[in-house]
Amino acid sequence: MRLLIMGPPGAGKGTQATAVAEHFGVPAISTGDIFRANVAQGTPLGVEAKRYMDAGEYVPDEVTNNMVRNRIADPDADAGFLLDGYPRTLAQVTELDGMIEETGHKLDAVLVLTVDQEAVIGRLLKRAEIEGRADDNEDVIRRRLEVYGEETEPLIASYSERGLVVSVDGMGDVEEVQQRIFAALDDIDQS
Ligand code: B4P
Repeated sequence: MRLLIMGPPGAGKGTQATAVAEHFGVPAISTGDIFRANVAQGTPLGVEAKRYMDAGEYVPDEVTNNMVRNRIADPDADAGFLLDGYPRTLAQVTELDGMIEETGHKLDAVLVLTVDQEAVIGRLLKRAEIEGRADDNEDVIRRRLEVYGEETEPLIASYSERGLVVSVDGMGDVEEVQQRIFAALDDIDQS
């Protein structure tokens, strides 16, 4: 399976990605996690990414595309992958299409988590108390939601035209959302 998980910040992408990837026996690849690991290690990539992430802006496409290209070339992604947080721009969609085409495979589905905006702000503020992520303060969260609406939301219509979108209600507790996701994706896996 080659899957994407999409939704606004706080929709539960990272939360659900691990379980979904495990269910299908593929790695969950989160661009946000890779950036944060680089920031923590102080690599040149991390130093560059941090400037953007702390402001709620997207890291430039060129940087992100190269990072994903390298990661999905790793042997554990041969049998498939679940991409969490990528693509986020139309230019990234084009790049990803090229990367997948080169391997002779195709994208199977784009899982979209739908959520209520005020509820996700609440989730992220709660995470700020627990994890202290630099981009989880109210001003930056609102900017991230704005950037998502401008740059990423239009991707859903584009994937929808290609018949790839599987929309799942992301409200409710984590377990409940997970069961909805499995039910929706298992239908696809069997078709
Ligand atoms: P991400 O790490 O992808 O951040 P995110 O959108 O907030 O999602 P995340 O996966 O962390 O949170 P989730 O919704 O699971 O990106 C961070 C930054 O990296 C971006 O702003 C950007 O700067 C950069 N970046 C990443 N990818 C990029 C790309 N492709 N191009 C350019 N830049 C890129 O969960 C949020 C919280 O909600 C958690 O605390 C969780 O516990 C809670 N939660 C989840 N489900 C819940 C539920 N059902 N009920 C209650 N709480 C729930």
